[in-house]
Amino acid sequence: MKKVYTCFCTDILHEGHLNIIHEAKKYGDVYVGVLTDEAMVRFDRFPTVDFETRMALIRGIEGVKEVCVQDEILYDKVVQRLHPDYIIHGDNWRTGPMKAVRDNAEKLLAAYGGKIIDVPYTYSENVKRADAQLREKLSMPEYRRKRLKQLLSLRPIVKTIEVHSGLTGLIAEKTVVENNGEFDQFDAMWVSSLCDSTAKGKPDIELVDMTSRFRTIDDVMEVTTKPIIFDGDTGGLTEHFVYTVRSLERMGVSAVIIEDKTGLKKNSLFGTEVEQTQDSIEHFCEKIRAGKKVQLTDNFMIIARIESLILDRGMEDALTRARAYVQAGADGIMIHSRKKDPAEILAFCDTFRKENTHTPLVVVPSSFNSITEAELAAHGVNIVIYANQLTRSAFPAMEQTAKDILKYHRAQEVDARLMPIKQIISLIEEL
Ligand code: SPV
Ligand code: MG
Repeated sequence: MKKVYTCFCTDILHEGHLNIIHEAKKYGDVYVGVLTDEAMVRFDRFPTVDFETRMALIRGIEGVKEVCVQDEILYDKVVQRLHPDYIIHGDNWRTGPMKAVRDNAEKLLAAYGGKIIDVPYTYSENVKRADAQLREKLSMPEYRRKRLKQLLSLRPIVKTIEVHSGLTGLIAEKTVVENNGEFDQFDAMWVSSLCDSTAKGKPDIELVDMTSRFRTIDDVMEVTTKPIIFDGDTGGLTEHFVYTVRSLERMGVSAVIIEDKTGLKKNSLFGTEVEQTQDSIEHFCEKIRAGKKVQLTDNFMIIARIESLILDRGMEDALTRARAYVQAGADGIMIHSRKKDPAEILAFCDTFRKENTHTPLVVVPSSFNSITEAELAAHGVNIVIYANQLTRSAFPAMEQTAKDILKYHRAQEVDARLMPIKQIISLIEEL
């Protein structure tokens, strides 16, 4: 019998999958691959049920000879192990980012005379509804909240991008790039105090109040499913912070990061150029403890941000604080620096990791931006936050357009660099 292979990246079975199996049986024995969690996450389909359940789902299909584990989007390993005569797939992989995967599979098969079979993709109402329901499920608070902790165990480094509106949320949610068959996308979103304030034309001094910050979270949540890390500034008064924790947790936010400053907070990138006061270790630990005490699930994280390097208090102070904050119950440590050279950040991470192997480390490489994600991961960093790049790219583009319209007294000159109207009106999906 010939071997026919297909791979499913799904939590549920619908008529489209069953149709592929039905077609596959016509060509020989059917082998079905199930993508691992790691591969699925990378590919843009965060699992809502665990791997074992997905394997069992496929085992339950009549006429499947073997269920296999596929741990990469590309088919290299499968082809090497199984030598299928055919790989069968919905024809939707002939275009878009999946085309690279198809091309790769075609090349692998061609080496020994194997063939691809493209089955017309099932575009039925049922399939559409099933897909939409899966995505909707991921946006629910109980799924979204725990997703950051899940990602911390699935990803070498959790890639996080700043969002401050529904539109930036959509960019974080939907941007996927394909590079030589590898897929990349952001894992999580950062609701930055700097960019949330900037979008409102306000300074980053805890002036934009929590009600407004929560409104931003809500706008983002309405159109996304990815987990949210909230920039909680100083956390405010401890008596207020406990309420913030409760609200964020209830909304489905995964983590809040609070920084060890007190009084009028200014943005860290000002460093010592402005008056900023670091909180005492005792007082900040009290705030962390109070927050941890009121949270209701195990999934919410309170991450302590250390400003010692920003305020030139030295490495020893930063490390002492990290130890104390972890002791007080912090679920992670964010270490910040405004130096161009990542040396002090890496020195902190190396020393911290030697004595603490498990507490997640977070960094925000806005100034030390030459460092790559792989280098950070090699020094024990678990979450990287690109904290302001979307805002900083949009502002000059908008300003230039405004200037040019004023200059030419019409909009024709700017049109070539704008998103076509057709595209912008179809950017937002309608229910
Ligand atoms: C923010 O994005 O608001 C931050 C990071 O707090 S930084 O601006 O670098 O302080
Ligand atoms: Mg901030």
